[in-house]
Amino acid sequence: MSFSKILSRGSTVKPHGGCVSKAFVSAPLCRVQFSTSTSESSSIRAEAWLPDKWYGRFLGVGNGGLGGCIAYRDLDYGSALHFATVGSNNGHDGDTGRPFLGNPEVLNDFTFRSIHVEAVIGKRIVEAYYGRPHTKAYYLGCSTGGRQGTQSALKYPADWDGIIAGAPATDFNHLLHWGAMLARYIGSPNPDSSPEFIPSELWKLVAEEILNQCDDIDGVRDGIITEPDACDFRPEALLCAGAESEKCLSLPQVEALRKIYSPLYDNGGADLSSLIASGNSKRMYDLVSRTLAMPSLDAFYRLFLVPGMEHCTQGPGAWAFGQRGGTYGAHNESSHNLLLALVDWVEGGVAPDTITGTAVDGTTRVHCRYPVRNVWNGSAYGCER
Ligand SMILES: [Ca+2]
Repeated sequence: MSFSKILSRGSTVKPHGGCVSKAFVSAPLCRVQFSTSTSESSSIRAEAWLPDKWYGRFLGVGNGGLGGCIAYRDLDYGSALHFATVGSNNGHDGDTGRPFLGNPEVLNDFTFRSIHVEAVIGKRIVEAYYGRPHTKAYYLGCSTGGRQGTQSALKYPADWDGIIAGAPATDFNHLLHWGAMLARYIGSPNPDSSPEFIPSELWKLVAEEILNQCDDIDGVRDGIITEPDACDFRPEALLCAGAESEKCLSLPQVEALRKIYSPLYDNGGADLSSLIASGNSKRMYDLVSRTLAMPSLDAFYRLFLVPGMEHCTQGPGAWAFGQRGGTYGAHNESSHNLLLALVDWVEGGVAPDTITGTAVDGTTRVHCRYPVRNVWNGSAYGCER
């Protein structure tokens, strides 16, 4: 194996797969592109970004949605923090799951195999390039990337010494089923066939009413609902008293909202309410706790809930804590950066009790590990059992 192509700080590179037009390079590094077959009818493509300044750590990064897009932003982030960083295309190119059709091996890459391959081959490349093996291996991913991290922990636990699984799309089939049910409840934008349809401009009204009813449950009216599960939203408050207007909802629209905020039952009447996405991570934590018969999983598994964050990033909350690179406001200290906190945990035995997130306006908030509660003490949020 030989390596020759070295990129300098501030370069851009042309990605493959067509998901982004260019990718930034923040640290001087060697970029290695490789591909390998994973079965007779499937293959993955991947890249290793090997920084000049390397402290011996290996980092694998995941993917998003159904996509086959190498996470270039995360490659840049990891290599800028001096990790030898590897990311793959998840077994297919492009940003849809269309290549799965009729090819179960491509689906296998997506489901469990691509991250394992990137770990195994990535580590070999790292050793060949630096002339010594890595010391510790880390994984970072969100959404589908979170699911991939969870799957790695279950299926290939030797691949990583520490895993960050953000907003993991575990129980994937049921999550998609729930999404499909939402579409069914909401109908189509045709007032004749779907009087229950709620147009996009009315969702702002719905969001305002949810905050109106539930914002102060956590003790402070700040635009953030700390415990969404504690919000027993009553959509009837939005019913039009007289003529319909853009300030109220019709009865069919309220009924549709009521269905969305109600538990989903299967044919046998079993309670599927726990499939609501906001509780999916708590549900998984509790399932692991029951399965292992361990009341606390703190020794190896910590779940941090982030009030006011949308999916993986964004939102009114303090959502930036080193989960991604680029413009995501990563701080280079472990109290504010989940990846560096993971390094402290793996290499120093110091597990994070809290993670401090930073909001768009620069304010910070402490996030607590489940099941520790995040409470308002009259002047600030804190963590309390
Ligand atoms: Ca609040």
